[in-house]
Amino acid sequence: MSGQAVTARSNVNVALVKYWGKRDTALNLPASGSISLTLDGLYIDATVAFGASGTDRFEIDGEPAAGEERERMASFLDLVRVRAGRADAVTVRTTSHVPRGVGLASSAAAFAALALAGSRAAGLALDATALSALARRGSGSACRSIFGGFVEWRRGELADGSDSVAEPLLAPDAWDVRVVVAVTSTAPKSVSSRVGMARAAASPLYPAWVAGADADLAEARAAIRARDLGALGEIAEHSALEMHAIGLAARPPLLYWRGATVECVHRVWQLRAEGVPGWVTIDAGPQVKVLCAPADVPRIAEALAAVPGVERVLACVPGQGAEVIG
Ligand code: 2P0
Repeated sequence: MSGQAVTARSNVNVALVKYWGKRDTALNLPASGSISLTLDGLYIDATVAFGASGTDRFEIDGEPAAGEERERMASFLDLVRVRAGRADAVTVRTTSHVPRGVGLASSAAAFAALALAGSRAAGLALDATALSALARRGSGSACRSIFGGFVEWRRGELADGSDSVAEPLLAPDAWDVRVVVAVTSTAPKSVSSRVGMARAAASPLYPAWVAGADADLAEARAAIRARDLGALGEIAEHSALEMHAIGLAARPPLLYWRGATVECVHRVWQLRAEGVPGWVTIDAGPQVKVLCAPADVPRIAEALAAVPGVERVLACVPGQGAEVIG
């Protein structure tokens, strides 16, 4: 790579109050706010250098980027180039430490890392709020991965999206919780989040979802402030199940779950009835994530690993926001 290469690392985040629907598709402006937890250990490194001769080069996990992935990366780097007033070619390399395109928020980590590495490599010194707004343009949920710990993405009111940015609610070390992830399939999802959200907007349940968002956010905010895991788990589980119910009621219908997904949900509910508290959340894929206290990780992880169809179980601690690592 010619020019000054910058490498940034960003963790994924899991939404506890979900982003599911847009008020502006071009700018990735959400129909409502969302609240997430950044997770340690599932991350993407992005290295960006401007000033290369010839044409742009995009590489993902050692392979030339192709198709929609390449297009999204290229459009995003174009935004950075315009912002920095540059016209030179760019070289981009990303390395994933999380499975891509399976509902584990790899695009959130990728575009947060690209926003940080890309802006720095282009000579821009953006603050965290400006980075969040930039990352949002690549993938909505990426605006939350700029920050660590518990994070809220404000819906914003302005048409240009400048007030639709994330802000930290609680630092990663301020509340010791865990998210246990049960991976039920790493097959690429058949319906992207982008298409899923467009379908959701036509669901008869969608207006109720948008109307209830502010109350869900207030409940989650209060639970985080009070470090009340039961209250947070309850609203997180509700938000996830309502998001998936919208898809079921849409035409054509949308269902990201597999059989093992449903079995994991029942297992977590059974454990809860037995006095081991955990609350499920599910994103645009078949994986089940369980919010719980550190002491309950062994029993929850063991129970999920025993569910037929579960390929892998991992436990994540709250993670840091995006950072430059080289
Ligand atoms: C979330 N998801 O809040 C929700 C819940 C998936 C389920 O944000 O179109 O990749 O790039 O803005 O951010 C995944 O969607 O979608 C997502 P775009 P994104 O985490």
